[in-house]
Amino acid sequence: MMDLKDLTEAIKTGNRTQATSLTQEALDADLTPQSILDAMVVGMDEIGDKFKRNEVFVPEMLIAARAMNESMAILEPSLVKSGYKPLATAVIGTVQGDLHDIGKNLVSMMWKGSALNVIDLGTNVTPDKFVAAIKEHDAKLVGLSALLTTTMPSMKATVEAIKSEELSDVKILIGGAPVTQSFADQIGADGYSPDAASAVDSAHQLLGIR
Ligand code: B1M
Repeated sequence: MMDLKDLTEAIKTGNRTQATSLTQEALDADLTPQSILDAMVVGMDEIGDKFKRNEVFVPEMLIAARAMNESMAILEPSLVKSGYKPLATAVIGTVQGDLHDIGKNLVSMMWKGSALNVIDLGTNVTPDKFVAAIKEHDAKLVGLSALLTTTMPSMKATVEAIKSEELSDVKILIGGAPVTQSFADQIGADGYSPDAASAVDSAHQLLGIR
């Protein structure tokens, strides 16, 4: 019987050739899509923990996330057929006026790797667009990213727009280099994460899962 530990390791080390072929091999061996996904998620958890301990850095996280995403593309049809439902839907974007997306993409990929359905709105996203996407996708979590001090007010405006629509069951998580926990408290966001790995923990905590 195939050992899924090799798949976990391939995801963790960002070896996408091996990760995708092991995913296919596991499907061909009739392993359940859920068990294959679980093995991948462990790989992402492990690289995330290393990142938090400063044992690896952004490039290692990016290649692991890329291996995860490519393997997910192979697994997804079988997962859907098996009746798998993501833990929740999250909307993410970089706020209006801000074009930086590397950190946001990392959070988006890590969220996908932790069994969330992620709707990525891209950069320069207006408050109205966030609100519309939350409603359209019935999202339970929204992630706002900002890299410029000058776009922090857009984050505040987005939080206000979401709150004014009384979308009370959606949690708001913010992050980005100039952002802090005290800014999150000030604008009424539900959480702040300093990096992509913690953004996974925060998301799960806010959603009350895991
Ligand atoms: Co710009 N830029 N930039 N830039 N840029 C910074 C941010 C800056 C600090 C550079 C500097 O002056 N030292 C500075 C901001 C100063 C400030 O506001 N205090 C700056 C500036 C001024 C500008 C322009 C205004 C420059 C100009 O045109 N005069 C301009 C603005 C354009 C705009 O947005 N409207 C601009 C443009 C650009 C590029 C387009 C050239 C490019 C962006 C390319 C892209 O993103 N596709 C760029 C880049 C690359 C940078 C730097 C060099 C790197 C940013 C980055 O990607 N870091 C940056 C300087 C620096 O940081 N050394 C700089 C890596 C990334 C992984 O980290 O995004 O912080 P980061 O994400 C982290 C965490 O913050 C967190 O997780 C990630 C890691 O795990 N995180 C979240 C992020 N989002 C999160 C969301 C969460 C949770 C965690 O929950 C939802």
